[in-house]
Order: sequence, then C-alpha cells, then structure tokens
Amino acid sequence: MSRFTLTRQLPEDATSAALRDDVVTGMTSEPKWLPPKWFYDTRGSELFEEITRLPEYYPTRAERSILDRRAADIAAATGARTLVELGSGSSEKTRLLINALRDHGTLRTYVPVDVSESALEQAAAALLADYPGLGVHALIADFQAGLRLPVGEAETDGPRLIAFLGGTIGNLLPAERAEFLAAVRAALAPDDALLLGTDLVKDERVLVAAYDDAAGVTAAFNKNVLAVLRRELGADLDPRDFDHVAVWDREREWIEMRLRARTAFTAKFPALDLAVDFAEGEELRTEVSAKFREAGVRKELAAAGMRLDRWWTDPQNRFALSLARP
Ligand code: AVJ
Repeated sequence: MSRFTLTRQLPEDATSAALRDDVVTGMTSEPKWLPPKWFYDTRGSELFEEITRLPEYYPTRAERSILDRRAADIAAATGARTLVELGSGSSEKTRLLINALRDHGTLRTYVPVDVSESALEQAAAALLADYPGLGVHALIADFQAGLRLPVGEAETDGPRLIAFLGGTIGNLLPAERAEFLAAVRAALAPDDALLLGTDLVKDERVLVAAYDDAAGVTAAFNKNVLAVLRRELGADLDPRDFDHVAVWDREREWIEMRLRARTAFTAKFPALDLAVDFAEGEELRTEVSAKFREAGVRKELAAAGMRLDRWWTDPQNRFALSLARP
C-alpha cells in the first residue's frame, strides 16, 4: 500500500460554484454578509500566517501552549492509530500531535481534510519526508457539509482522533455548528474521539485588539476578500472604498469583522450579472468568530450526542482544548 493517497470528495468546480452562490445570497441580503472561508486564497493564507505572529493575536500561541503541555496526555487518552485533521492548516501544531502519538507508539496514519488540493499536497510532502513510518491519506472535502471518512480501510483504522484546531469552529454560526458537530458524531466509532480547539470569552479589549491589530495586518486580511471577488468574479470592488471594522457582540459572544463603505457606490459583479448598492457607512459582515465557555461547549457537544471528557486551558484561560467522546 502506498504511503500517500489523495481522495477527492468535491467536484473540481465546487469551490467556484459555492463562491457564486454565497456572493449572490450574501450580497443581496440585508445586512450584507459573506462567509469567512473566502479569505483564504494564497495571499489570504499568507496574511493569516502573519496574523498568528502578531502580538495582539493570542489564540495560536495559547493553543500551542496547551498542546505543548498536553499532547502526551492526548495520545495516552486516545491511543489513536489514525489522526484526522479538519481544515489541516497549521502543520506546526499538527506535528505536536503526530510526535506525541508516534512516541506513544500507536499512530499509523494521518488524514488531512481540506478543500485546497495544493495545501494538502504541500502538507503531505513535508510529513512524508519527516515521518518515514507514517501513511498520509489526504481528503479533498468540505467537512462543513458532513464528514465521510474512508472507513473500513485498514489504513484508517481506529481508534481515530479527529482534530479541529485553531478555534475555527467559531467561524460557524450556531445552527451550522450544531450541524457540523452532528456530522462529526456520526463519523465517530465508540473508541474514537474529537479534539476541539475553542477560543474563550475574555475582556472585550483583548478580543477586539486581536481582530484589529496596530500593524493593520487583520485589516489587510479582511480586505483580501475583495481581491478574491475581483479576481474570481470580475467585481469592481476597491479596498480603498472600505474601512476594516471589528466589533464584539456581547449578547452572542462573538467577534464580527466587517467592511464599512466609506462612500455610497454600486459594485458590479459581471460574472453574476449582479449590481449591488452600498450606502455610505453600510457594513458588509465578513466573519463571525465566536468565543466560548466550558458550559456552552459541553452543552453543544451533548446536543450532538457527545460528552466532554477532558477540558484543558492555557495558564491564562484564553483558549481551550476539549476532548469529546461519543
Ligand atoms: C482561523 C478562524 C481561527 O477567527 O480567529 C483571524 C481567523 N480572523 N483574524 C479567527 C481570523 C481574523 C481565525 N480562525
């Protein structure tokens, strides 16, 4: 059996079809919105990497500090033979888990799941080179829509650990979160587990600064979605026509990123035969990043048929890793 396979569960043109759908729906809604997944073209992914190194953006460092301390516990608690990583972005944190599971002696296979074939190929090449005993079975899939793991194949044997790190679950709206967690639950066998990273509710000033940094990297990241729309859909959107906005919604306990129109104008989307009016000061919501509390995570897991088995935080209680079981 080859050490590397790549399975496509998404049609080649699924991404552009989904982008068109999302733009038509979101840009004609009141208020206007776009799903945050469209930030991440090559430039957007670079900008996000830059964000993770900003002094204000604590989540990446906080999560890494938990993994540094707890990876061995996670390996012992799960005994995973297969590590499935959803939205397999940051290889650095993945390696902490892979090292711990390898040292524990159980890991055989790593299954990165992502919509980006190039991201998967890059991640796989590096891991194959560095871990001679590891099989890598990459899945091109949109896991938000449901999770189809290649079950019944010896290479993806249980126990399996499904990792969803970075706090990315906070990008889903509550109903989407419930749907996502139910899909994960449906994919779990009795011995499998979910490792979930969640950013925690904290002082509003700390939260807002993390999404509105002094160097303006997050503003550039936010405005990058305009470049994606320009390139993919021919939209005549100009980043200079918008201001970056980050606000804390204290009722819903989430950060919203928005782009606020500096003047009134009409944006044309020739590829969609669509024209969209912006009023002066009108805001387009580009991201929701929900923040969590232990009781809420426990409740959402329970609603999806999972129990919260372990809850680990960093010393400053900024971020949490949950280990959940069916
Ligand atoms: C990658 C989704 C976890 O919500 O904090 C960073 C994305 N947005 N700065 C987050 C992001 C603005 C990030 N996630």
